[in-house]
Amino acid sequence: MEKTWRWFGPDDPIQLSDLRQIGVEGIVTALHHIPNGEIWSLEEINNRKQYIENAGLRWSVVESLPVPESVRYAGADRDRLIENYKISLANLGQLGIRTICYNFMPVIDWIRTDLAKKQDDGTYTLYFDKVRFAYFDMFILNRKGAENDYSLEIVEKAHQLNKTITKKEQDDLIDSIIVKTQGFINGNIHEGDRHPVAIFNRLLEKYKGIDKKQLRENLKYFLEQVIPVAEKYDLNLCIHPDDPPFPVLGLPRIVTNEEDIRWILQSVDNPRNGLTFCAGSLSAGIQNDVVDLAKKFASRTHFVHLRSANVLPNGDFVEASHLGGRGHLLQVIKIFKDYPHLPMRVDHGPLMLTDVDKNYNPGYSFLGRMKALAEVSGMMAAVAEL
Ligand code: DNO
Repeated sequence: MEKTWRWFGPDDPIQLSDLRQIGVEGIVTALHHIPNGEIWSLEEINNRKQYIENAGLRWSVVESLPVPESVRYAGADRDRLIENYKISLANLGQLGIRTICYNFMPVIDWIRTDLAKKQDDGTYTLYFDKVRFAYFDMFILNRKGAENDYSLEIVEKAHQLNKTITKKEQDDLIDSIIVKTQGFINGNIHEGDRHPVAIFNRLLEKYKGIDKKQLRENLKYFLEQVIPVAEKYDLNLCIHPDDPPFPVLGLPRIVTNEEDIRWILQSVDNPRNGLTFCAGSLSAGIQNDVVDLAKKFASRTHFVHLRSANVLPNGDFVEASHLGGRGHLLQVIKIFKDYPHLPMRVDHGPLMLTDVDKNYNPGYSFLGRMKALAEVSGMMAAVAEL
């Protein structure tokens, strides 16, 4: 696998020159300044490509070329937006950037309730607390029928929490779930939006009546149009699993387990239609055996995210060390070792040592990810000897 690193562009506090020093070979990035749905021009792509190459690196993967919301819910302008997407793909292909990651999660990309949960060793990690999430759904969004989506025990605990939660804790929860985790990834909500909950509720409305089957159809409709472009320009498209891999906020999710992945790959059965094998997202679903999934889908995997999670008995999940947890990364690396050009990045790392006051994007610390990359590099070197 090729060792890549997610970098957020020239404003990223981590410089490309730092990355050369720690063994990074390729860059994963996006044109984050271009609003969702607009065309990535040849000029914009080329400028960024040159910037990366001037630092002695290569632009290996686009993460992400965002699929506009209305393509997911099949809004009136979806055909125009898909046309734009196709032009962006063709432009990327013409400039030789061949691996394109995207996701198909309605309204909200990845979700955590706590972005800095202190661990016993003094580091901080990302955490998903089921009760706090239910509280957010039931008492902050006030979503109709939300109570029916959680167990009685969780609902009861959310009611208890409602009696004690402070205004600051409520604001932090909104900030974690829909502002900070979404803001830096071309999400629907941006830092500084004054009414994030109202924006969010308006988006949820768009999915009234869209169930899993319909969302799958909308993905298929999209794939049928973009995969021929991928073929023409020698591109590999790779869908990212849902994080977490279960339905949330009454929204369907369609990349959560083996059956979902198989459905997607068969819906347009073309090698260009592939998977981002995110061991971290998949490991947060108790239904998933990550190593088994890697074995089954390695040949259609175009991009690998190495990360691991632990699911706790109460249903919470916590991001684990790259050497532990349900991701079993050593075994996953063993499976992917036969794909020398497959781009891989270490996904999220803990906040540790001087990371803490640097204001990095959640999950994208420097020292934490550097440690993870060293661990992964060690595992890769050991596995290569087997
Ligand atoms: C978060 C990421 C996701 C991912 C997108 C891919 O850290 O794993 O935001 O980049 O879902 O489209």
